[in-house]
Amino acid sequence: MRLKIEHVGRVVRVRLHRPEVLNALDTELMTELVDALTPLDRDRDVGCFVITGSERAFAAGADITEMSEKSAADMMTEDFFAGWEDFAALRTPKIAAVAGYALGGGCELAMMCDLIIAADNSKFGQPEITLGVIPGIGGTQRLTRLVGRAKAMDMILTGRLIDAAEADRIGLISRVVPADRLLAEATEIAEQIAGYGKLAVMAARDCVDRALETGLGDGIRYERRAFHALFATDDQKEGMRAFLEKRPPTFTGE
Ligand code: CO8
Repeated sequence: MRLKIEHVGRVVRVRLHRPEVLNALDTELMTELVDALTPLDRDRDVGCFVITGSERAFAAGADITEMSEKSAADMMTEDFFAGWEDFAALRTPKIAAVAGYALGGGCELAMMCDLIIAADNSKFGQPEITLGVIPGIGGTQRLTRLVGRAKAMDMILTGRLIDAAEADRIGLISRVVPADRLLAEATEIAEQIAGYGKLAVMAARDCVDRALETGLGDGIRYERRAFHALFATDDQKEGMRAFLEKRPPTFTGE
């Protein structure tokens, strides 16, 4: 097994576990991850995923050993790494808790998550250019949308690594925390999100991501439809009644 999975209440924590290669992401790991999370994504009792690695590496990229001798025909016919989009498409919120290296596919995996909580020792980069290739799991697209063209070009054309402070400054990550608090802080945030109504949470993250894909008018109409639809849920009634009755809400995911 390349993963360690742990349930903490409504939160599911997934630890990538290939320490001998700094959690290099091979096809087997990708398949295990998608197979494990797909049924949990549909489970009302699961409110948030936390994806983490080791203290030394979140993931040091796609597995170079697996890729190195493949031909272009192999890559095309296998549609190599297309399965990562199944991970990106999971609707339950995903928090990447990153310590150490998040490079290449590791940085791309973090960017597929909804929040990136980074330890103060973390390093992010897209060093594929140093291997004679380019990012291939969405890096040229997601990084550019997240941090803008100037910083994306800098990272992708030079391959330089940036530290947590710079990643925070350019908007790549959500929060920086002390390394020894990483998992605790990420889990607390996950528990907070998992405590809200799952239908509203799924709608919220879907609408935010829609902003990366559509024009403003379409995005606003999309958001309004999602907002209107939430008035069919018990959680909307409960949330608003609880506010008016000055008590904490109890969300059921209905
Ligand atoms: N793949 C396979 N093995 C790796 C990888 C990797 N990405 N990264 C590290 N390892 C292995 C090393 O080979 C080494 O193995 P061994 O002990 O057998 O020699 C072990 O992990 C430990 O690594 P190091 O000895 O290198 O550790 P250091 O602390 O000296 O260095 C670094 C750490 C800086 C992270 C270094 O390992 C490194 O530069 N790694 C590669 C980073 C990289 O280039 N990542 C990008 C990979 S390519 C990618 O992600 C593109 C995706 C495109 C997919 C396209 C699909 C269509």
